[in-house]
Amino acid sequence: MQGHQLEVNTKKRNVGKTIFWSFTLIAMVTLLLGSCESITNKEISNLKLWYNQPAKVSSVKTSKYVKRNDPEWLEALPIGNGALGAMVYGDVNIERIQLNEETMWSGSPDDNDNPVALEAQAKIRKLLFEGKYKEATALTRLTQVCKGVGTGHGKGANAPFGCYQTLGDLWLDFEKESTYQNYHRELDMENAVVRVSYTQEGVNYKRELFISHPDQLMVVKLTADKPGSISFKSTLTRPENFKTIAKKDQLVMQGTLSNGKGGKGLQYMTRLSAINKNGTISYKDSNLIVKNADEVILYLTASTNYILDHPNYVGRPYQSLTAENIKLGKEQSYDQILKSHIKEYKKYFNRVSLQLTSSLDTIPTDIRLNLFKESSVKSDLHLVELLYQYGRYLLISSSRPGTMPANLQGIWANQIQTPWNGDYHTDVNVQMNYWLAEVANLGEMHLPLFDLMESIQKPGAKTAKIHYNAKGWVVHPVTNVWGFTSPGEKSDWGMHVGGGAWLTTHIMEHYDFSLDKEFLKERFPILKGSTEFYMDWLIPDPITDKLISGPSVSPENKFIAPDGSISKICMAPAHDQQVIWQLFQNYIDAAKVLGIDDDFLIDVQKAQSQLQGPKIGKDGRLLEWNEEFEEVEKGHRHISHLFALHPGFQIDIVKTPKLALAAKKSLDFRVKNGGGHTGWSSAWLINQYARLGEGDNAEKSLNILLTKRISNNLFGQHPPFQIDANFGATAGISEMLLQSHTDEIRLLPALPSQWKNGEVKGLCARGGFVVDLKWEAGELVNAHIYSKKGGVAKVKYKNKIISIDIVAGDSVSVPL
Ligand code: FUC
Repeated sequence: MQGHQLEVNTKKRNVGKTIFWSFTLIAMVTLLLGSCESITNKEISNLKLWYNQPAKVSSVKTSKYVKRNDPEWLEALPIGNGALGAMVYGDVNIERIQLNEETMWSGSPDDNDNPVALEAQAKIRKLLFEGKYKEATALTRLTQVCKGVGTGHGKGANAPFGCYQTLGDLWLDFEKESTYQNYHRELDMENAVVRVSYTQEGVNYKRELFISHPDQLMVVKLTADKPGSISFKSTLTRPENFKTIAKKDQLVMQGTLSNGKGGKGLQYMTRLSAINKNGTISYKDSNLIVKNADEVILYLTASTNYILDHPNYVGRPYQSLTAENIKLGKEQSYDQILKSHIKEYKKYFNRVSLQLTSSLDTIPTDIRLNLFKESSVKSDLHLVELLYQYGRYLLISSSRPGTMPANLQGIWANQIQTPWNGDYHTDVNVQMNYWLAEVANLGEMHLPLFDLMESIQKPGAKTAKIHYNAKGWVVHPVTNVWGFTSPGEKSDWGMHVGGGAWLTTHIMEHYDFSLDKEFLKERFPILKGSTEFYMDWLIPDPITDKLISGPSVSPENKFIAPDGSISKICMAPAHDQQVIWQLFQNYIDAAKVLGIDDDFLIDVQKAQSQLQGPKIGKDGRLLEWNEEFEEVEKGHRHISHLFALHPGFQIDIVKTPKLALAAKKSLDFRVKNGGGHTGWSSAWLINQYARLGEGDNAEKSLNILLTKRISNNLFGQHPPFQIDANFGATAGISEMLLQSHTDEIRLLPALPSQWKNGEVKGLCARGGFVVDLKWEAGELVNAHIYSKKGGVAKVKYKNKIISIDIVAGDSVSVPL
């Protein structure tokens, strides 16, 4: 048990009310009779990804324009502080440290709103109501897309949309070719440090690397156990747009990215400096040269002139900032910087512990993963622990208060043309990145998402006006760092209009977990603006008079239309209905918290009650479209019509059992037909099955993810690498252990039968609660709830419900 939660619990363990559940005795007997191995206290240093060989620097060159990862990059290990990132190869003779800075975006602000869109909308709706899908689709394709090339079909590096790009590489060439022994490489998740060690020519070498948030530096320490053994030549490169020169005691790489319009875009700078013990260091041309040192410390920092501020987006003093980071870093000892890095990192990481097995980790991570992939009995509880904590590690390392949100690859990208531009997809991906934030006790890491929303309000308001003549703001399925809010360049995927509603659900989620009223007050206008948009966009169905949306799509699925055409464009897809219901509910809840009681609130309440709502088809499945259309791809990766089950809460197994059953049927059907085949898709299934209370199916989806969509460095694979699968998996595992999306806090709601014994500490529940759970032989034996702000926790375990009033700052042992 660790962190704040531990301290509070140990102090206040006995404060709880003595209310006993009738099944206590039965549980005790089961526990005593249970023959299962019980959990003992395992060393937390078990939380490492480790390998007996390096990621090889020389094997494959990074491809510039291919939507495929360099395989060796998927062996390298990620470190980061939210802004600065690196992938460490750990190769012996040449070390490659691939670098990232979160604002390395090509492109520039652009006007993409299409003035012909609005006029055609009424006509498209009419065609759809008349069943003329073919004509409606053709007209939508012509008129409802953005102006210009949009995302460049996901390859927008040289378009105004731009692309998130690599910062380049730091190379350390040891100019050796001899063999080596005793190789070990590890990512220590407990301390956010990568270590490499090996023996070469009779010398034991060590490298230690980390990226500090307090000091905004990557620090690399190289040591050897024989004096004068460290010699290397170092340089900084980038596939394009760079110049590296030695300037006094620094190596400086700088350049200007393309603005996507044939001109100059963002400017960046990377600075590298070193301190040596004995031997010599010189800075010459584009190299830093170390000769015969006992020890070397490298300090690297980088920045761009980007700021998330519409409409100009520039102004950060990146040259002086980077100069200052190096100066302050070099004034401190290595141990000082490391100590403050670890202290600051642990503050977040140690809040949650998960233990499913007591066995020590004696198998390298790649071998462990491959054994799991090949075995027919899918069970490796330590692998689950690793994947779980890796999601938390990656979020702390890629999203910090004041940084950009984690993009499709977090902050780790090694190409100039990153797949899908490494952007922010709002039709599931960027939201999935943050599903874990609250429940896995990393609420602060959620904050960058709200800054992004804030920044797209203005461009989104322009898009809302031009495309829909609507108030408020809108965003379609993709956005970038330049305020792109228009539909995509192809209406088939680009006419997802629910992005804003889905994004803003995170505002109430952050509030529900934190009960931070100031936050809600500050961000309420974003929620209101989104609500205003959908209030204007909805129209009455000419037959039923219910409120429906359209033209739009159910991301990105196709159906066979009544006129025989294959279409995506329709009116009232279930997804729109569900995200809008959720948004309106969030708006109503937020208004209540803030004491807002006006005519607009009444209008929203009325509109919510007039929504079409979920529909069930003849075969009992929840419908994806407003009519019972046959889907073209029955195992489609998106399960957008089940949004209401997860991450939404309109559908719940207890509150709306009929709809939950229909959702289950839809989910089972999708899975039976090959659904969940991308990383993020199988991660979503974990969450969905968890909400259905089906632990074994949730575990099955997790096993599919581990078997098919995880690379040796445990990066999630679409493929290519997409970080949403990592974040979605951690969220899903959390949902298996704790849920709070209704007024109940459900303990172990979807525990798989194979997870017999375990302990989780520090998970968060809505209402400002923090929960510790221990189970044995599949039965809960211990539960503690800490309350941040005071309040009643309605706790549910199996069929028993108990309400406990907890004083702010107290921790209560739940009487079982
Ligand atoms: C959505 C998904 C794709 C991919 C892309 C980045 O559009 O449909 O599978 O994940 O985002």
